[in-house]
Amino acid sequence: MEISYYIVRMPLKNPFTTSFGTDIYRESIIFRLSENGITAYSECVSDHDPFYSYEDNTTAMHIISEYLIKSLKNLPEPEEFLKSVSYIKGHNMAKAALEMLLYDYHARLNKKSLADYLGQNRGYAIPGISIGIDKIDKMLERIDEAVKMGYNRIKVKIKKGLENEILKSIRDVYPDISLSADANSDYTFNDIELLKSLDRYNLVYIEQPLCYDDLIYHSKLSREISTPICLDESITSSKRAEKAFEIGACSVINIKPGRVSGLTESIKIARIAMENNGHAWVGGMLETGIGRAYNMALAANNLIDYPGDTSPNARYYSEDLVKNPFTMDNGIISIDLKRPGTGIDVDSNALKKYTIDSGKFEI
Ligand code: OSB
Ligand code: MG
Repeated sequence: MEISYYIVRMPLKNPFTTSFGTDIYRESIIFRLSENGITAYSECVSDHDPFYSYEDNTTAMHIISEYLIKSLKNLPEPEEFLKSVSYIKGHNMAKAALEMLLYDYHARLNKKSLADYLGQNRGYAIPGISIGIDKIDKMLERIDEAVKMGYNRIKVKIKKGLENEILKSIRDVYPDISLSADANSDYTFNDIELLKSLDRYNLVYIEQPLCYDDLIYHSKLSREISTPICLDESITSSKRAEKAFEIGACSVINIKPGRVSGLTESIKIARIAMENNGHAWVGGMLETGIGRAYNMALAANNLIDYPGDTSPNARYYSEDLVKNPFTMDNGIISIDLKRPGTGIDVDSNALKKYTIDSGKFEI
């Protein structure tokens, strides 16, 4: 069996600014597996730098080549694979890249779409949009476009010191849109008064206001503010999700398969959210069309009840790695359940064009 990897460097249509920095490019690792007449692709959502989480492309390649890749021998079911690598602590993005590759492979082997293979689904995703920090007039322009396009929820990135200016300017023009704010862990519990002041903007939730690995202070914060708390970075597994609900650290979870070691844990987390009368939605990591297809299949699952950051491909890149991008019509993104696996048709010329490094694993 041969598995290839391609490190791609994709220019983003627009720079994307969060509280932790500005991205002009997205660098991710694409995997391709070909066996028994089936070809599967997946994407590792680590980036060049360890700014969103401790993983980056170098650590992911190290963990994958030294420890994980050998567990793909005999192409186990995704859950079995996860068990076989559970002795490796953390490195969820690296694990997820291979777990999802196995999902695509097994869904195709079973002649099922990935969404059907994952379980009960509605056949479409309900997209929201995540808008980066920019000059206020630029942000308002982006929001105007997004509202006109029919996005079901607008999320804006915020940063300490800029939050009131951003949110007030938006609410002045759009008093009623479904709006959320993502702080990417830019605040501490000492900012409690500032965070309380955001209640006036009637947000559907505030995403990851405090430290990237915190649960305790989010739980304290949730008792002090009326805005619901959504956790992203802090929820790294279904066990962490259980703990978060047990102590009331959040009522909403942004599920990113990469962050939680793949789709098996993603589905478990969505179920935990529902069982706790919470909410779950599918986030994004500016994926190319390859990773995006996994997010879409998950977003279509009946356990997902809030609009995600699962925007159509055209929002991110002028040229994508797939020939059949997702499109948005009347506020929804349909999934072709007749196509097996992720259903993507990879554009090998584009993949070649954006590859900055590649190689093969023989196992
Ligand atoms: O915190 O949700 C986040 C992008 C990169 C890293 C972290 C985050 C994001 C986004 C963009 O918000 C979501 C997307 O549209 O893919
Ligand atoms: Mg986030």
